[in-house]
Amino acid sequence: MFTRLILALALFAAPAIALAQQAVPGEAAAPVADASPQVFDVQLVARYPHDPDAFTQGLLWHDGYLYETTGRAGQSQLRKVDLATGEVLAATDLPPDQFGEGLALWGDELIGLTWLNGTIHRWSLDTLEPIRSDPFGYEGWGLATIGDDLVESDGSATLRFLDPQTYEVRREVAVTYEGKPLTQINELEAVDGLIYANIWHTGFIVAIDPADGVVRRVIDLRPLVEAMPVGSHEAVLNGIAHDPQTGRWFVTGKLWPSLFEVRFVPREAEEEADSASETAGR
Ligand SMILES: [Ca+2]
Repeated sequence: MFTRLILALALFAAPAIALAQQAVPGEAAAPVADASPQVFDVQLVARYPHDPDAFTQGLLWHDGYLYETTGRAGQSQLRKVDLATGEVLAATDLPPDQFGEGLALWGDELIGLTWLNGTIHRWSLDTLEPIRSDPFGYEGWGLATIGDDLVESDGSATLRFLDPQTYEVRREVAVTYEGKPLTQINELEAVDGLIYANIWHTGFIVAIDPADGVVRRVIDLRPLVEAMPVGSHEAVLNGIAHDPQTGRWFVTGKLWPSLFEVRFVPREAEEEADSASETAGR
């Protein structure tokens, strides 16, 4: 709730967020001068079917297919999905007591988290057959590959960078939004040196600088959220995939009947275009 509040405030009521920052006694002034993220809006490119029973936790694109992990005990799966039809082409069940979470690609293997089960799984990209499962000492939310690391979120403001073979923590970074810790970091996607992340129970994706944890971009996807039927309080925006070959972005949500191909458009550019056309009209 706090996250949703500060994002909404920051986007639409700058004086209010400034007041909120002053209201924390004894805390050093936040370095807001150059910390304000760039705001993007979402532009719809295409809409595809998505299994409305998929409690989407991890999403990635590789070589013509979507790969998706779903959550909820007894329903958690790794899936290979056809974009155009949303059809599940292949699936592997997680153990029935486990709650599936984020998904990453490493070479020809897929790696998947579990929420509170203390287990991390590896499967074959080709067959989705299990390769191995190992203990994992953290709550599992989001997972992505960045360079030679995996990056992992656990719902806190900390991102962990892991060795993709041993899962040893190589380093951690504290994520901040305008100088304040940003929690509820969920599904991840690393693109062009930034870590894009769903913020749980919000209509926003943020782009985090892996060097210092600072949020550089905020993307407002609330128009997509509003277009989805409200069937469950947990049917939230979650799932980001990027196709590096074509630059396409795909987003969806838990229990959403649609998956969207989208573009991210800087808000300032739109506003400038709007004001230019207004001026021209006068
Ligand atoms: Ca992803």
